[in-house]
Amino acid sequence: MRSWPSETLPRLPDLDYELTAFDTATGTIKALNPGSEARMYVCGITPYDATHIGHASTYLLFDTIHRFWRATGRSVRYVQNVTDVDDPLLERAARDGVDWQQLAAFEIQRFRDDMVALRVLPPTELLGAVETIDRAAARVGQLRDADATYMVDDDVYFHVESAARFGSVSHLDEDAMRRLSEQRGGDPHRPGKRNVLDPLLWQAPREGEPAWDSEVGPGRPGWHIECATIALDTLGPAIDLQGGGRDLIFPHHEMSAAQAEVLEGWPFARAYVHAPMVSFQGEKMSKSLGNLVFVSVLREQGVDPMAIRLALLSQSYREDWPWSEQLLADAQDRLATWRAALSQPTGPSAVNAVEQLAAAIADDINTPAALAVVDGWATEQRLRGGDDPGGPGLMSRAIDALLGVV
Ligand code: 5CA
Ligand code: ZN
Repeated sequence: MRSWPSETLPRLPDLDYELTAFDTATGTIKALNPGSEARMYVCGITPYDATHIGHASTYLLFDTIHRFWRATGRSVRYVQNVTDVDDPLLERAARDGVDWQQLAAFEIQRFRDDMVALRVLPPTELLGAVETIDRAAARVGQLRDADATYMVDDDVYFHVESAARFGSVSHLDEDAMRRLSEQRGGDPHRPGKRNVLDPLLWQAPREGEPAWDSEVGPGRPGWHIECATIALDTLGPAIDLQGGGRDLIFPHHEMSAAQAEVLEGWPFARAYVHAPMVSFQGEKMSKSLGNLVFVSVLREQGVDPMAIRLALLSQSYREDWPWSEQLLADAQDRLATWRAALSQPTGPSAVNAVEQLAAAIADDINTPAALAVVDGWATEQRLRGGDDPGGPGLMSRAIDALLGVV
């Protein structure tokens, strides 16, 4: 499906930094070290409601990585999926008496508009589950040929024990896996399964639900094989980065990695980077709880998307954090201060500040520290000014290229 429009990134002086980030699978901060073309897969939306601040925060984390790689001279092949057929989408469409495809199309467009407003660079490819059904079926067939599947009634399951490294992404114990599987779309209690954790690979047609003919019979793909298929088919094995929110570590990323291991070998990804969960009113912001702050609603209220962007970047990705009105108010003040400092004809030199800005991002994507560097430059401008005619321009280009703020 269509991605969204790209924009030209301003050129910066050469920046010689290697991006490090916390890798869930090894539990360490490590250099991501992609080649000259970085390959990144990030789990996309399930389009049954508008983009909330939590989603936006997740996509901004990967946008920061994307921008950093581009600014340090790499090209980035970035693929994102859209789960445009799945239980929650079908349930919402049924609840509201609307056509599920129309609901998905509407929400996907709203998502694109939000991403453009937030200046999130587009993925090279945005691929929906529906348009990749045949490819997913082919992958299910390939898993079946590898003896990694079995049937329960007419449904095809993936047997987790067929992947030698199953567990290596999340490192959870059996109990925790069982609990999370139950909460997040699994069916540990279904009779006939060989391992309670085994996920659905291909679901036979159900009354009133969409189904497609395929080489593995009629039905539709399960959630994990959707992402494993899209990532492997577009980016190949051993991608540089698999991303998504922390809520996807188990079962989603564990299962996708296990299926990919059987399909194309280990590792599926060289690093797993997970975004924190944004909470609101004391709980994780989630469509099922309804405690949502929508990007589109803030925009309609006239909030500058760049202030939303700064509010999200002001938080460390290493800890879950709560959204608040105060964060947005602080971001609006910061934006005004930056813009005032940048609009002067001369200012302090920005050469060192830009190096420090890049160093902060390279250091485990420390965006709060990166913002503090710009704050420092802006304070210097306000208190003492400066006579470098290139200062404000260089700072603007760096903020634009690395932080996506204009
Ligand atoms: N379509 C699947 C991924 S294949 C999915 O999880 N869709 S989603 O719409 O529920 O979430 C989209 C992205 O936002 C995912 O990466 C998810 O991990 C992330 N996300 C969901 N809720 C939050 C939250 N409260 N805070 C931060 N990120 C979140
Ligand atoms: Zn996914």
